[in-house]
Amino acid sequence: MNSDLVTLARHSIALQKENPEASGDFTLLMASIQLGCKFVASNVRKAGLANLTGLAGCKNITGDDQKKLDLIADDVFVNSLKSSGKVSVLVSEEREEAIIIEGEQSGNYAVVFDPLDGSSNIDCGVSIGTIFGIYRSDRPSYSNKDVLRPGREMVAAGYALYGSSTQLVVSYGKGVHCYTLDPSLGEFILTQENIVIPERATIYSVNEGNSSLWDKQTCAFVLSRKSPLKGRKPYSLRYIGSMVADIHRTLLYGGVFLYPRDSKNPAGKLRLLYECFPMAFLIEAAGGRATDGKDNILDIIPTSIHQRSPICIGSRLDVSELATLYMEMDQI
Ligand code: P6P
Repeated sequence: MNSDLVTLARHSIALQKENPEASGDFTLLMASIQLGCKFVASNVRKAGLANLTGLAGCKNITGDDQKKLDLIADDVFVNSLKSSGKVSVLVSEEREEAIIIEGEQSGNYAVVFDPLDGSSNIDCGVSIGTIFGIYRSDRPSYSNKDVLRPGREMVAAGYALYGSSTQLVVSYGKGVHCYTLDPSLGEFILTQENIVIPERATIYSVNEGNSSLWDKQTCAFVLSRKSPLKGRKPYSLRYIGSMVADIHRTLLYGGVFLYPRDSKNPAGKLRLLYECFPMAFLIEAAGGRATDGKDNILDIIPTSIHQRSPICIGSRLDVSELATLYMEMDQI
């Protein structure tokens, strides 16, 4: 029986010990994110019973049908983050405009998040998740400028995976750590510290249904995974269609996840600020790599809060081979 329970708060405070400026604000901010994750976890578990599955009858700004849990999750995270008193700007996938918090209730952090990613999978019980990224703003401008910054400027990022258990995977800049929710305690307990992604693995993860729409580089890269050069094993395809679940498997087992640009989505489908940046922040902290084909994802400077980006992310050697292909084939 483990009697030395390392909670997320205890672990993140211990990691900040080397930081003389640590004021406890970040720990309080993380507590508000944890509250949102616990609430969503509880509702995802009983979605079928509490008539929470199914459409909410409205669409979000990107035209996706909003599910009831989407709306609930978004409200819970917004209220929890606002009441933390540590946030000046909030960006949610479910809201067209950023939420600006000034005055007494404001703080020095800006949080971007997708409250319930993969929600189209709610009705069939596939794992879904929450994704978040955190910027620090010592002199907030109380505008989108506080978040239209390269992902590399984030101070922390993570995701919650609502699966057989609820896991919160976080990086505070160095190392990637996994905390598992103990529902009987209502606490996230450290279960894996300093996760490192394998530098290569024979798994590729992409929606092959779009292959007729891909550019030549993506076609060549995916072909090189399925019919590799002599002496290398063909890769296996694993695609869940829920980014958090696909990235979690990639982090633990290695391999490469792609959502490339195509003729249907010329800028890619996934959102740069609150999907690609947080995942790239985590995977790079675990020793992996993330690119849009040309640039490292974390070096891109966003121009709008809901902009999309192509992404190839995962094991360093696999992702570097895609980047090389883009470089070589662009010169043809
Ligand atoms: P497709 C879920 O809707 C999502 O936003 C991500 O979680 C997932 O990776 C992607 O879209 C799946 O998209 O076009 O393959 O269904």
